[in-house]
Amino acid sequence: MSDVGELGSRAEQMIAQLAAISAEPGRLVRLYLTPEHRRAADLVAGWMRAAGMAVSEDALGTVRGRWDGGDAGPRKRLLIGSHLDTVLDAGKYDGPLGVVAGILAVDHIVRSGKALGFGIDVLAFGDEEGSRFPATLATSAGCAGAFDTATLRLADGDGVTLAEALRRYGKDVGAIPAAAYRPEGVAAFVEVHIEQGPALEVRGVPLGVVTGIVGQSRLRVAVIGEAGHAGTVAMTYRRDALAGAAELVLLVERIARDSGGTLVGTVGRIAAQPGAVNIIPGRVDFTVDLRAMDDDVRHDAVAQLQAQAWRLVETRGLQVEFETFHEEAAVQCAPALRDALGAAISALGYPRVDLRSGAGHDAQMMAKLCPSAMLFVRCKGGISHNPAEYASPDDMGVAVAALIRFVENFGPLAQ
Ligand code: HGY
Ligand code: MN
Ligand code: MN
Repeated sequence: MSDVGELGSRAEQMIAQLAAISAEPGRLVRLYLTPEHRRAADLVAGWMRAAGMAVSEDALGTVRGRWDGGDAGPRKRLLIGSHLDTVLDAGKYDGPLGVVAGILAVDHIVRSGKALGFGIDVLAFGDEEGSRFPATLATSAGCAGAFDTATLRLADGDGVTLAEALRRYGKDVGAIPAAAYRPEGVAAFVEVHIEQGPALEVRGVPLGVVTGIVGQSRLRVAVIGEAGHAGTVAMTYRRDALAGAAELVLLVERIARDSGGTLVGTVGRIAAQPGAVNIIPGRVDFTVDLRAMDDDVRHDAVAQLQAQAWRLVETRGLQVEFETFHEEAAVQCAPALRDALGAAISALGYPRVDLRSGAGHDAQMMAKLCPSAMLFVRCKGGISHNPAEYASPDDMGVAVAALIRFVENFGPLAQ
């Protein structure tokens, strides 16, 4: 068994090499189908080959490392993976840890010479965050056979559509359907990921078993008023879109705060037009991100937000428009996989801690294809989507060791 220390330091080195691949010198930005994605994909492909895997890349840019289990024969495949893309000004571990863990686990198993009776694919997805195009999980959707072709028409901030970006990346959109795994050929999907929250650190344990992943609604909201002179329009005559939007931002917060901890709501981006110091804003656009483990709670919150917003803006003579541009249902992780991950954690001498995921993950999409599960890794202060994000080499080593044990004992679940 590769020792935890060695696994952890290898993981740290690989994470650092990936973190050096960024579109910007001062912060980590690696967006889907960009030259940085290409460089990261090539680096990962080299690691996969060195670990004894055959490497391919599908029509949506997912890098796939394939190992056939050490002996011949058509068998089910265990899929292990996570994403290479990042948010803006990202941490190093969100995504890459799951790709690196899968590669290190296969590398160990190939070197052990064990025949497992099932194959393993390590998947490096290209677009989980949705940082470039207004859709997330597009590449795992391709693997899961759930890709929505309307996504191809979505454009990035420069007006480049996904279809065009794929063409420039050398892909053939006609081959996207062939990227889908056949459900009967896949036993499970497992993702190793930093927790992105404080629970494991508070509990003093390095690993956690994810019970389920929250459902998400992402909305664009436009508040429309009337631009005017900041000095000459009396307060009573104003239709100030930004003042109205400010009330709606607080409404999002209030709906979430009043949910008794069952819902979180975030306004992550807001822009006022025309955006000059001496002009009353005529239009404001902002985003809303609502999440809950219970899809009814989330849907009710969207309805409540819209109903209350219309009443609020009416008193100000404003209009408001809502557009839901991303919806993902909550998923429960497969109990048998959770127990197998728990057994692997216990075998390493750590207590089993179960927790839910407030973040979305590719595992949420892969659950449409096959039983899916996640292994969470403690991260310092629960900080993520922030360059201060940190997972220790020891915790990463324990995570890879747990994944190796999970894989070595996965045989009965692969039938
Ligand atoms: O937003 C999320 O939960 C994930 O990091 N994309
Ligand atoms: Mn993320
Ligand atoms: Mn992630």
